[in-house]
Amino acid sequence: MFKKVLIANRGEIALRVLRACKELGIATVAVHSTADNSAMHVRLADESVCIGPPPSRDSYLNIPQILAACEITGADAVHPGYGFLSENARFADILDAHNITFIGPTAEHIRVMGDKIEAKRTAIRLGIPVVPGSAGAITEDGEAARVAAEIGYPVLIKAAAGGGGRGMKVARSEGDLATALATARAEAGSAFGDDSVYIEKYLEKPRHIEVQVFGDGAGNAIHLGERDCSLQRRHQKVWEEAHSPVLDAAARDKIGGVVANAMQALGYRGAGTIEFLYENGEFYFIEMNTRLQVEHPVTEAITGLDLVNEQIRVAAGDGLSLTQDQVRFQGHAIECRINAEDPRTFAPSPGQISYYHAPGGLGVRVDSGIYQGYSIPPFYDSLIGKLIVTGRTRAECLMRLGRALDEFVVDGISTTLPLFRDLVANPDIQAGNYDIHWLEKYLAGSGGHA
Ligand code: MV4
Repeated sequence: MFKKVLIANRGEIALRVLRACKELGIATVAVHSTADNSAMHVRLADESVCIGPPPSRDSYLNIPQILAACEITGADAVHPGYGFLSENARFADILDAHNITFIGPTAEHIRVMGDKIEAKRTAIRLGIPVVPGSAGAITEDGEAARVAAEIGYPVLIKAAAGGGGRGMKVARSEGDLATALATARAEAGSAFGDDSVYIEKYLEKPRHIEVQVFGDGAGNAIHLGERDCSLQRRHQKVWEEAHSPVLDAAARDKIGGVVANAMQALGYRGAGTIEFLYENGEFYFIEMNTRLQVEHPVTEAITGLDLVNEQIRVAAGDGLSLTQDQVRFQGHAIECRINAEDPRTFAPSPGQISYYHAPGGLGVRVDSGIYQGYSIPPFYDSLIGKLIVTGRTRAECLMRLGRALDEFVVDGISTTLPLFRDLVANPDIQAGNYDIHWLEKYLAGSGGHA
C-alpha cells in the first residue's frame, strides 16, 4: 500500500480523497494555489505545498510544480480527483516515468476514451450498444449526406475531441447538413484545435444514464449499477440519482453485465463511467469517463462501498474488495450540487460565508470544504458542496431531501439551494418524469423559485 498520497485537486473532492486516505492509514499531501491558503483540504492534510498563483493553468494544472511537490514530500502516488489533470494522459505518463503511481487508469485507456471517435469504435468492438452513425470521422460532405440518409434525420454532428456538448450541431433535413457540418467543424477547430467530426442519429428526448464500472487491471471488472443524470443545465449536472427511476433490476443487470464484460475484455483498471443516452427502453453509448465522478456518492449510498478506497486499492495492486456477486444494492439516493451561484441567473456568487449550518440526521451526507467565515475564491468552478440523501425508497428519499434542504443554511453568498427546494416539490420530479431537456425548459418557463 502507498505511504503518502499527493492530492492534485481542491475543494470538496480533495477532502473526499483525504478522508479515504486517512481511513487507510496513508499520509496526505495537499497542493494548493495562493487563493486556497485557507481551504479545508489544506488544513486537514498532513503536509501542504503551495504550487502557484490562482489561475488553474499556473497551479492545479501545472505539471512541473506538482511533480516537484511529489519529490519534496516523497509522495509515492497521486490522486487527481475529477477535472484538472484527472483525464490527462500525458500527466499519467509523466508520473509513470518518475515511478509515482497515478491513481487512475493507464495513460493508454485515458487517451483512447478521450477521442470520442476512438472511444465509440472501442465500444462497438467490445459489444456495447452505440448510437447509429458514421463508422469514423467524416472526411467529405457527400459521406455525411449518405450516412444521414441511411440513419434518417434528424442527425447530430459531433466533434471527435468534444465532450461537454461543444461543437455539436443538429441537422433536421439534408438542407441543413452543409451548414451544420461547417459550423461544427469551425467550432471544434477553434475550441479543441482538432476539427474532426462524426455523425449520429439525433435522439430527441433521451435520459442520461451512466453505469459505474471498476476494473483491477488484471482482467477482473465489476459494475455498480447506474446513475440517472438527466437533470442538467448547459451540460452541467445539477441533480443525480441512483437508481434511475426508469430502470428495473433486469434492465440494470443486463446493461451492467454488458459494460462489466467489456471492461474485463479491455483490461481496464480503476474507476470508470460509461455514459449512455436512454430512449424507448434502449441504451446508446455516447462517451466513457476515465475518472471518479462528482456524483459518485449516490453509488456509494446504494452499495455501501467507498469508491475512493477501491481506486486506491486497485492502484496499489491489491485488487477490488469484492466480486460482482457480492455487490448488493439497497435503497435510493439523490445528490444535489450546491453551487455558489444565483439560483435564477446562475451567475457565479463568490464571497464570504457569513453563516453556515449543514443538515444532518439519518440518511444525510454533506460533502463540502466550506465553513463559516470561509471566502469562496472567484477563480474556480462554483461547486461548493454536495448534499446526498438516502432512503429505503425513492419516495422516502425525496421526503428526507426536502427536510434536509430546509435545514441547510448558507448565508453571505447566493447558492442553488432554493432551486432544489422547488425541484423536490415538483410533480414531474416526484414522478421521476424528466429527460435531458426538462430542467432547461422548466427554468425558461417558471423560474418560480426565490
Ligand atoms: C447526443 C444527444 C442526442 N443524440 N447524441 C451532449 C454532450 C455530449 N456528452 C453528448 N450530448 C448529447 N449527445 C445524440 N446522438 C444529446 C446530447 C445532449 C445531452 C446529453 C447528455 C446530457 C445532457 C445533454 C444535453 C443536451 C444534449
